[in-house]
Formats: sequence, C-alpha cells, structure tokens
Amino acid sequence: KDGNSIGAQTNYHIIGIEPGAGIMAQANKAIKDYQLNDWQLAEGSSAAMATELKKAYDHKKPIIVTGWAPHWMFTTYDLKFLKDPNKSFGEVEDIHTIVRKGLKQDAPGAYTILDQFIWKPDDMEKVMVDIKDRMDPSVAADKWIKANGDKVAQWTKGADGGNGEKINLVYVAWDTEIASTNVIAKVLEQNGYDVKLSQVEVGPMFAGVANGSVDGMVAAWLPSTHNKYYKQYKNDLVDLGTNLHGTKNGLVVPKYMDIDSIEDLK
Ligand code: PBE
Repeated sequence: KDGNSIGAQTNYHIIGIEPGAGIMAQANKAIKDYQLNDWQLAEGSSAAMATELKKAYDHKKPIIVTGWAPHWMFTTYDLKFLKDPNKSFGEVEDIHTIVRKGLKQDAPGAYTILDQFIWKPDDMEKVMVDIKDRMDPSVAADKWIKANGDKVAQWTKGADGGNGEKINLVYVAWDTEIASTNVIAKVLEQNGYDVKLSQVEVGPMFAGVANGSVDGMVAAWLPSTHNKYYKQYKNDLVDLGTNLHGTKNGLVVPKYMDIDSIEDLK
C-alpha cells in the first residue's frame, strides 16, 4: 500500500458513533458495497466523533467520519460528503414524529402540537449551533421559539392547552435530536404540559413508544435510517409524519482532503 494513501494515514479507520445508530449499519453496508476490505468502522459516540474531527481538523490531518446533515459541523468546518453512487447511505430523508397509541385520547392538545410540529434544516441548525457553543439546550430552544413565533403559532393552532398533564418524550443523544426534542418540549410546556425528557438508545426509543411506557418522540429518520426499528414496531406506533424534510447521511471528510467519492477509499 502507498504509505501516503489516506488509508495509511487514518490507520484504515472510519470514525463511527453509537453502535445502534442507523448510520452505523449504513456505513457497514458501504464497506461491503464498495469492497473496502481493509477498512474498519470504529464504534464510539456522537460526541467522541465530533472531538476526533476537531482534533484532526485543527491539525489539517486526514479523517473520515460518519456524518449527517443538518449538523453544526457543516457551519463550523469546511466539510464535504463523499459521493455515494451505490446509495449505501440511502437518499435524502425525513424525520418523523411518532407517538404512542392512545395519546390522542389522553392528551389531545399535546397530540395536536406534536402532529403539527414541522420545521426546516436551517431552523434546526440554529439551535444546534447554540448548543454546540455551550448554551443550555433548553435555553437554546427558548431562544429559537422567541425568534420564531410565527412558526410556533402554526404548531399550536387549534390545540387545547394542557392542565399539567405529564408528557414523556424520549430521544437519543444525537445533536439533531437534542435540538428538536428540546424545542418541542418547551413548546408543550408553554402550552400547559409537564414534559419529561429521557435520553435512551435508539432501540429502546422505538420500543418505549410502541409499548406505551412513554408518549412520543420526534427522532425517527425514514424511510431508510431507522427502517429496521420502524418495521419491527410499526403496528404499535402512531406515525404523525414528517417534522423535517431534507436530512442526509454519509461519510464526511474535511474539504482539504483530496478525495471525492467513497469509491476512492478502495
Ligand atoms: N443519526 C442522527 C441517527 C439518526 C439521527 C444520523 C446519527 C442514526 O444514524 O440513527
């Protein structure tokens, strides 16, 4: 192997995130689809991946990470997605809101707000950037809500206010979901609900909503990323549809790297 090749410089490691994430299954599929036999996908966490990326970027070293958009990393660094002609990472997707059966009867106002929740990648990225700059997530959520009263009014339109009913939302500690979950939680609180947030792994997130032990989540990436979980639980879930259109998953590298496609890693 060429000692200067990207593989040699990165020790043939792709920096991954939590093992259960859909993007990890997609990255393993990419390793097969593109026959990257020398390469390994390193498991870790979203936070550790971001730390590795910063370290490499600050020293202009090569690095390959599993990355997704929207994400603050694209507003903070000059990065690019590697082309994925085999579509191992699927295509542009939507994030869905999913609630438990019976929520509509038990808390109709909260159900309506969750059902009407929809925003754009740019909105989400604003909240993500504030959180990455160390603003408390609930403060960042509140700031975005105050600046976007028109959008929030569309979500709460026609919704009955709550009387302190408890609403339990689950999420995974991905930067995207920390942002969205905090925003919708704050809107529900401002409309009379007592909201509790629980951070879980992706499997338990779907399972909890399906078995009714929690009320809902705004974190289902479909049709591809979370397909495995969605298929398993779909008969026991209420899918309220898209809350954000235009996500993307893939392998992400700094723009200073001389590589454009996943095929180039072979
Ligand atoms: N992500 C962010 C998740 C969905 C949200 C792309 C890291 C995943 O791969 O499961």
